[in-house]
Amino acid sequence: MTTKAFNCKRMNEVKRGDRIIILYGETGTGKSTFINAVAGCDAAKVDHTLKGSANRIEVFKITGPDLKPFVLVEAPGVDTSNNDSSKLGLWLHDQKNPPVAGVIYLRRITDNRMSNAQINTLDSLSTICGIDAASHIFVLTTMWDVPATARQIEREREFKTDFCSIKAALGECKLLRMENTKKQTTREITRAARQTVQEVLDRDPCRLLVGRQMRDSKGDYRGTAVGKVEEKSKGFRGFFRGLFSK
Ligand SMILES: Nc1nc2c(ncn2[C@@H]2O[C@H](COP(=O)(O)OP(=O)(O)OP(=O)(O)O)[C@@H](O)[C@H]2O)c(=O)[nH]1
Ligand SMILES: [Mg+2]
Repeated sequence: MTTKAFNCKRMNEVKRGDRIIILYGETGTGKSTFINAVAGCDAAKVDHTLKGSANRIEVFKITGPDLKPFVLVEAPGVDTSNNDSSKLGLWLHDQKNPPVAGVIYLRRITDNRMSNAQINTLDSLSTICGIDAASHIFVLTTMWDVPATARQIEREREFKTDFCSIKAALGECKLLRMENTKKQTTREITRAARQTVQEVLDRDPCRLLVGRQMRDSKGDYRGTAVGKVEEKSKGFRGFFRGLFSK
């Protein structure tokens, strides 16, 4: 892929045959930033506030001079205290469960612990995809620019061995980096982001388990495996939840 600015159009729905990549991860992990790096322009709203961006699905169709169009879908940022992927489940159902090329799970390499909330997010992700789509999960670590240290590299290795391998459905996931160190130019960052996208698009598309289960439960997210997993992990909602709720 070239580094020329792609045409990036926000839309509500996808069409049959669209090549789809879903971006999934906790709020603030850099999903919108990644979309803009791929597009080569400020298409998605990068949120610098503590509250984070709106709790809805954002869909971007990207076209360029010498590539087949593809669609990046930003799932609402998973909120660490309220693990809930229902909007993604409902969107897939509304779109008639289209095949997707891959799901990119974003994780900040600067996070120095694997919290219970993050483990719950991984549980949700693996249950959303199901075993059949496990090989379509990519883990993309972000924030390598602040600053990339030997510890971060060790943490990346640890995540791969300890967390990817113990999750049956994540066993085959591929670990990628959002290459945006301070030494890189914007063009280089864009080129790296597009290589990541290309790697995902190289897979034959497949359908996610949650989409099939949404159809079986007639659109009721609570009837899906991930809906049940998340219901069990709902946490305490106290003073600070009220303070930061969107
Ligand atoms: N230094 C640095 N900051 C980053 C990076 N990626 C994202 N950020 C910052 O992190 C904040 C959140 O980034 P977003 O791209 O809005 O994160 P998001 O995952 O889309 O967040 P939600 O939409 O709330 O789920 C912004 O202030 C970004 O500038 C990165 O790789 N390095
Ligand atoms: Mg965002």
